Amino acid sequence: LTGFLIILALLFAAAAIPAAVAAGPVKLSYANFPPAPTFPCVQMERWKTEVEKRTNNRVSVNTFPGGTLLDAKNMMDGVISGQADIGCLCMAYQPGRFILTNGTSLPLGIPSAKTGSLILWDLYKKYKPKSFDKVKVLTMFTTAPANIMSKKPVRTLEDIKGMDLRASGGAAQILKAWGANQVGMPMSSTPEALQKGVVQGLFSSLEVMMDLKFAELCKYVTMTDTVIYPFAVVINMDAWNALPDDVKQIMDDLGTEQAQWTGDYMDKHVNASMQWSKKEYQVEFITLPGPEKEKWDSLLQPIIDQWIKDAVDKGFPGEAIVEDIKILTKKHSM
Ligand code: 3IO
Repeated sequence: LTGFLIILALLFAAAAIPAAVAAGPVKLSYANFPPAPTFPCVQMERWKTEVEKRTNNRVSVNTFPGGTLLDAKNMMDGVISGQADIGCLCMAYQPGRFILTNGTSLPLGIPSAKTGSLILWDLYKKYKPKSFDKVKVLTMFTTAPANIMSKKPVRTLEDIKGMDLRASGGAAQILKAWGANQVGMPMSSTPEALQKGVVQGLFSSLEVMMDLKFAELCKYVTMTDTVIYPFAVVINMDAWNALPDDVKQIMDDLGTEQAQWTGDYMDKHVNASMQWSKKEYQVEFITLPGPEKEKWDSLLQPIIDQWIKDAVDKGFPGEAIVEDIKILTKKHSM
């Protein structure tokens, strides 16, 4: 009997080893909508590198930039249904779906991407909005404040009146308040729209002047530093549940770090892009004089009031969320 048991044990061992080897690393696909050189994809590659390193390659992440697996509008639903395991989405493209987190895209004076990213991540963790119930959120981050990039100079409210400018979400509301003809589309559609003349410019963070070569077409930038765009990185619930506990822990530990890293990268990259645009394409950076800037700013308070009203109508504590964002801005600006 002992001999039989030993043989049985050996058989099991022999069967178990190849099975473990054949299983190899856990493979995860990661979808992103804009082209590879842009910041959402740069942070994706950084996350992949860190996860593979910290799990000793027990996890392998296969990245798909440029909308090759999921495009901007399908990102959330594509991850929920498992077309991709992980996806990076811009919440501003669906303001009605991500109401709470889009509170960060109100004109509340968030000063940088690093501050914005930490505010957004804290806000998410405090409220855990239902819009993310069907996925696990890995991290969140924001752009640097948006400015106007245009083919013709914008120096006054008269100049922007009726100009076809592209933006999404909270930023789009701001363009409307300033009198522009706001055109909504994701960043991934913007190069073609600028090229074809469908729009005369855009309202977003300035690193795209370099990363998407918008400086070639937009020779003017009007500094408004008004509002950020919020992003989320989410993983399919079944894919998450199938991960070993220690891998889950590694990914959880990366959440805040990745938010901060991405904000930091974005802020530095905006500076590099501004220098590059001046040097390579003689882009003019326009600062609005004090009294003019006051006129622009005075048009924005109704947007905050309206958002609070809409949020309350949909069952969110609108006033408290705006208050939280203000408090978190102070906390993370230090
Ligand atoms: C953005 C989105 C994709 C790639 C680079 C980007 N820089 C700023 C944004 C923000 C955004 O989503 C947008 O549409 O302006």
